[in-house]
Amino acid sequence: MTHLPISADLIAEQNDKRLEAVEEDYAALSRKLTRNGINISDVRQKVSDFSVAVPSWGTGRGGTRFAKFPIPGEPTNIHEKLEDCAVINQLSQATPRVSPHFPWDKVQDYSALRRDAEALGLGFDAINSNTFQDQPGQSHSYANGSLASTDAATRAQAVAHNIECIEIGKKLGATDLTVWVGDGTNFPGQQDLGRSLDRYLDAAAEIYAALPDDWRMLLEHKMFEPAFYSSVISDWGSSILAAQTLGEKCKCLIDLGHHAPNVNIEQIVARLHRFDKLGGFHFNDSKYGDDDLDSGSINPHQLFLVFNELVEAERNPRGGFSPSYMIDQSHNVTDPIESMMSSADAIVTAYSKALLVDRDALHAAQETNDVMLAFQTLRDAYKTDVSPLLAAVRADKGGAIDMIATYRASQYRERKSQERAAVGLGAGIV
Ligand code: LRH
Ligand code: MN
Ligand code: MN
Repeated sequence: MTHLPISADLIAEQNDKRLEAVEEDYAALSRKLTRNGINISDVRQKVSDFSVAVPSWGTGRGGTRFAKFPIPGEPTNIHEKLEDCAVINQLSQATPRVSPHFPWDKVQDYSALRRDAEALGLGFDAINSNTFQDQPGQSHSYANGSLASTDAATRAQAVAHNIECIEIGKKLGATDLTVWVGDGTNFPGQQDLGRSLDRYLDAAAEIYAALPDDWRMLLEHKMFEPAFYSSVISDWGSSILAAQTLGEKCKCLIDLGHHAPNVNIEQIVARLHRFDKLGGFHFNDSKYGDDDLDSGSINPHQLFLVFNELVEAERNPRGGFSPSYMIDQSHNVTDPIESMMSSADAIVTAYSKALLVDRDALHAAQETNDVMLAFQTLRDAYKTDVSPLLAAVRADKGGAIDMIATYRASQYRERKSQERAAVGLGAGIV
């Protein structure tokens, strides 16, 4: 039996105040779309079916290497994190899965955790492994790398951790393993750039060999940080070459903050899809680097263009199309629940707008090289206010028309601040 954290009566009461306005705006949007030959019910169904996973680690206040400012009522363990994820899903109706990170998430009994999640209306998404930090009591340090380490015993330890993550994932009902490594160098000459990739590929092949038939291994590239001169899997080129070397079940994952400045990420989406290697996304936004800012807070147009390629890819599936979508953000100055709901909204907004693109008109303009018409076709969709559609979908599914206002009215965080232990201050000035 599901047991959701926010009272359904409160959501209904909050929605009642806003329903009339949503219906008016929805009717106007429906008329506008009908004039453009779009049936709003078709779009509504797709929007209703769309979902994005939330990261277990994003439910706590993040921080920087300078400081972390916790808030009262933050989750202190995986069970409390799940409860917060259930709030995000209950109000947004768009985030029914949680992506865990091991060993950050400490679990005694995986079957019990799975039951807990089910009772909260949640499932599990990709398992994230962690060989970018040392853990207390660990035999071999990752100071000089993990899967690409020059030390065979360290590589073996990193492989064993990833295989353990697959075993955990089986118990939780997951089918994807996301592998991001911090391996790389800070100095020219520190490591041989070719041999370090060889070592990575050999170790990754051992993980790949342990994947069940219905699992995928998602390689997440990142240009820099923690390594500042070279990273072993630095870009989508290294990522797709590694994925092609490893095999069919290995795909590439795009984290929006992991690229060189000004890289055309939507083109990377199209390229990876062309070669059946598009495995998934970590959504966030970026001003300077891997900032992990809220999705759509800096560049919502880029998010729209990414979804434009995704909708195009879905309609032209080539080898298949089933990317795994996840939010990967650090919430340093906001309540993480509010940030995650607002980000889910930005992501679904970008997806909905991409669904509104008149694809026939776009393709015709592209074929005839009518540059302005092609651009305006995208622009028309981007300019459409889809918020009444999203609000209607949420209300239909039991979610909140105004997620933030309803969350605040529920006083969830205030209640948790009474119930939960205080979180420590964390990282200080370095
Ligand atoms: C690396 C990364 C990767 C990690 C997460 C915590 O920057 O994006 O996805 O697992 O952050
Ligand atoms: Mn990421
Ligand atoms: Mn990152």
